Amino acid sequence: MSSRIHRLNATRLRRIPAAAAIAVGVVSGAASGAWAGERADLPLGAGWRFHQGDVAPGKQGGPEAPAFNDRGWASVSLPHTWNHLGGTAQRTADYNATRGAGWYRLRFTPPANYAGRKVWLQFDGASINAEVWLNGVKLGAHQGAFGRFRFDATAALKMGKPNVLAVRTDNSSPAAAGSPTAEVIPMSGDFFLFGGLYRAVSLIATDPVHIDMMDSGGPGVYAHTASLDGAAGIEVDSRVTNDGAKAQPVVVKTAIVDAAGATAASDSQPLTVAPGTVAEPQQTLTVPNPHLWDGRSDPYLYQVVTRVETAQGQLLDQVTQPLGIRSFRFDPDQGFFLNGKHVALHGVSRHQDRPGKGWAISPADQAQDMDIMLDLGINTLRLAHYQHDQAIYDLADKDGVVVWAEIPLVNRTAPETPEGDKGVTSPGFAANAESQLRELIKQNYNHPSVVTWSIGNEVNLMAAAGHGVSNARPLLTRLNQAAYELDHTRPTTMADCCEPWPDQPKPGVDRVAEITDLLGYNRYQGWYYDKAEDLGPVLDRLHALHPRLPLAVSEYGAGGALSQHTDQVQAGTSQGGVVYPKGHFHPEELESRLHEIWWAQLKARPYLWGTFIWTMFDFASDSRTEGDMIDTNDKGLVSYDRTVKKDVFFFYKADWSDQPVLHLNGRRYVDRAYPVTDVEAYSNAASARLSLNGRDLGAAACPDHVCRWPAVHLDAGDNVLTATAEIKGQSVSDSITWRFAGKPDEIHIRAGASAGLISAAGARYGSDAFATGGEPHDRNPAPEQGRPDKTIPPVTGTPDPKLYETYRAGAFGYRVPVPAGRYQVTLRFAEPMLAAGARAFDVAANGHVVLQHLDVAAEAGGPLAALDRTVTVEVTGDGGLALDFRPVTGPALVSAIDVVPAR
Ligand code: GCB
Repeated sequence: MSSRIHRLNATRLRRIPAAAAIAVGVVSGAASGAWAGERADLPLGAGWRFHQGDVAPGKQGGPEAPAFNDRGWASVSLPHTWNHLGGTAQRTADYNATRGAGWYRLRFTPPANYAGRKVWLQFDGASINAEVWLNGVKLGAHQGAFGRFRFDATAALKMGKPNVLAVRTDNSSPAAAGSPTAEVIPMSGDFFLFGGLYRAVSLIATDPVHIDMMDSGGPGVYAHTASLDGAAGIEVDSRVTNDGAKAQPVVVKTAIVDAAGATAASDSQPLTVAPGTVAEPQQTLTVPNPHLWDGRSDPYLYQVVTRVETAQGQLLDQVTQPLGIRSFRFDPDQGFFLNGKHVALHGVSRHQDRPGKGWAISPADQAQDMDIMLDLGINTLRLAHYQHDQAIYDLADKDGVVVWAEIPLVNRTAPETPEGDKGVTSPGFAANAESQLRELIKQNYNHPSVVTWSIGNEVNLMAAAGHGVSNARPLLTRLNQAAYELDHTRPTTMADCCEPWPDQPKPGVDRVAEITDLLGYNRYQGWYYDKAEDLGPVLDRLHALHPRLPLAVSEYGAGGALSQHTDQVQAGTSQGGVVYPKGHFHPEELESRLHEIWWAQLKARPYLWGTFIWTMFDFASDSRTEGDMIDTNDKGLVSYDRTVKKDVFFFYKADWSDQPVLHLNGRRYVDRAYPVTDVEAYSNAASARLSLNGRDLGAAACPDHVCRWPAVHLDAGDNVLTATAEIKGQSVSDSITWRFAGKPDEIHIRAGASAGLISAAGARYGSDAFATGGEPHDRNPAPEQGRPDKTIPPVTGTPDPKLYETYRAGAFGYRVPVPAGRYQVTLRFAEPMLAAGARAFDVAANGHVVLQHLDVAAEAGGPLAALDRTVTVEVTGDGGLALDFRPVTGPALVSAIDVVPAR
């Protein structure tokens, strides 16, 4: 290539110069004039009519018929979805979770310069299935919500006249009898499948001789770094289609253009393309001294510009693709290496929806998501559980974020049958999974950010949960092979949930490890199961089980509700109260605490090639009623509307980002239950200083990015807490305001509970705090789980039965931080299940036994009856009140503790 190609400021199909030296320009639909060989790209975003559901054909036919009257339909613009859910506490007036058909119609007149060209309709995504008619002619159908697809519209298009485009989308649930999506992955999943034309649609014109438009939605030019050894050998495989009537001699000119617009390498290949065929020229270009794409530190991009010209030099078509020259590898013991250097990949998983818009998000939304993730300090991103819009892969290329890309093979590998999942992958199901994989790989092949193709997520989950059997290996093996054939440069991976331990086989659940080159484990120790501290040992065991398999943690996370709070969170230990992962109480503080425990363990395991928090943003899932929202998975570090960064966001930012971070936690827990509490901040300072209402409370060190000031005594009324620190020579500060409306010398503890409560008499109980030993219990977990169970009778003999439903049990103590003085201590009990004589214990206050051989059932007249005992205790010195519960027969227990001054 002789002349220099000017720098293109956008890569993909939409902005392509006609000739090497002209400025970048979008060819608008209104443009007319001579055909100059450039592709024309007319966005079809505005002016659509929409109708939810099917329509009985009238005299003029159905909506696909050009004469159909759609005047009563809604006016919409793309991107669009009719579904609306998630992110709210109640159903809103515009709530819409209906799955089924959605019709779209558009009248448009093609630009004059489309005449005599090939014209293509391109859909960047349509959910889940789409059927497309142009002027009543059916152009085709597509199955799968996430891939780009195109149809040849040339024959049906009318030049110079209005055309009518009709699209029927269908997001029916695959489980519905006879559903058209019965063999379209995913079969199910913890995310809502929004329906409609939720990504861009455009009308593209090319010369009859063009770079292939019908290659599974791919760009038709595929470049990879074949060798990297001082110089880079870039292999470029193109597909040149001749839809004309006669053989066409062409020259395929490929240039690699650097970021400054200079040609770094070029090659020309003459060939003749027979009519009705696709030629596949291969070109190898050498870039001397390549500037590497080096992740976030230096995401340098080249562009591959492929031009198809006539032998006389007239441009027929041109495609520009991104190129990042890099090498990478995965090691089972040492993790990930980019360009020969180890990089500890830490990041998040992201779903693509937002409140109000669902999946129909804008380029600005994509950019905002990436900005928030970069602010957090990610260097890797799992685009779960499907192909996302091209915009986000482009941003990942540009920003140096290493991407895990995946297909929506989720929860199962077989269609629903009337008898449930029989583990039999039907041919149609397998073909659809393979076609979605082909689209993913073809469409994203050129993104340097992508380092691995994932072929599935938790494919044996349903079987592990007892719903049918999983026989995933045959399909996974086939998909793995298909991925190699489509791309031999990237390893495959998948996310596993449910691998049975060799010594604990689970009937019906097959082992899916060691099919793909890499593996991710989705782990929820301390949230759905086990204890948070078990995560590391479990991973070590899996690493030992698969010593040659590079492992990642593809998911870990916990729910965090912005309006729900707890006083003392020591998840994974016996402190704090019970929290139900599927329940209505997801205190924000617990999400933070679990991540602190998890991250310490993940960071200490260099064999992991990557870690991915589940998830970056809350997202819509209509199967969930949890925390403070309906239809929402609240495991995000950031709220569904992207406006609130939960405390835990700053824990990771303090570790991952170069920015100074000092963030006081608990800013949303304003009305405090206890007059004495720990104060915490997340920071990358070595230490920070705290003041309360202007009084200096001293400096605290910030080990592992957590600064803690224990047992801070709050003032009555407002408490302005201000933390200050010096970070890399910069002074930073953060302030929050808490309120304490109780009495400074009274403490009311709700034992065993993670939430506080206000009693019938108006006493404000905090959640379980100040305890050591024992275990929290909830006698009546059902309401918290969202399944009220009326069969559990309330505790009698009290106006506050709920206060007696939770309890701490075992051998345990409380260290209640009250100043010296005389106190009335009321201990509240209810025997949950045992008869009189089955349980007895002593209670000591500051070393003196105050209740001896207490048999709650005997004294209350049976189980489930409230029993209160009040004792007077003298507290001397500043050690507070020590209460010890000592078992005599069976475990000791207590439901609530009130400490008030004896008056
Ligand atoms: C998983 C799934 C993911 C869910 C997540 C959760 O393991 O892969 O789709 O959303 O757990 O939050 O339970």
